[in-house]
Amino acid sequence: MILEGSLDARGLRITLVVARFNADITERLQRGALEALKAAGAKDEDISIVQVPGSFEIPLAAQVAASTGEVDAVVCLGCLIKGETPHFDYIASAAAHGITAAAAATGVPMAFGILTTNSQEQALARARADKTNKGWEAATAAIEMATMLRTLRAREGLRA
Ligand code: RBF
Repeated sequence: MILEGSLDARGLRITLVVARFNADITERLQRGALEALKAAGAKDEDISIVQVPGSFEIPLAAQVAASTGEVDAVVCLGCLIKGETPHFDYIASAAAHGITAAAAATGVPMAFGILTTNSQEQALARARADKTNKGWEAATAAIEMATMLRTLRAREGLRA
């Protein structure tokens, strides 16, 4: 038997956690994510946007948002552009591990929409106004996971 989610976001409550660092890019990711959610039938009143200073802050905000029990999925959006600093690797690693841990701790799916690129140009190429936008992709993954988990949990509930 194959169990999978759908791309129907009707009735889903979704929180976007968006880093302000590199805002010119993250605003585009946010726009892409919102368009994907609307196209999939999510209602405005079911979508929340939480802003944080940088990608490093995303995991905690995602975990607290998910802990309310009133969120079906979280979409994490940020942009790290590699510079002369090792911070790039530290922050990217902390964000990835932190989001993984937050999803595991809460049971709420969290989509990873944090760009890690060598240049601004590469970041812009991943934040275009079409379906290749990584915010759009992350929102779509969040919808698929939320709907899949709903089915999986209902099935497990029947077994228990
Ligand atoms: N946050 C990002 O989201 N993207 C970045 O490219 C980024 N670069 C940073 C580089 C340095 C040297 C530092 C100290 C912080 C950077 N941050 C970046 C911010 C970080 O995610 C966080 O907001 C701050 O470190 C405050 O905790």
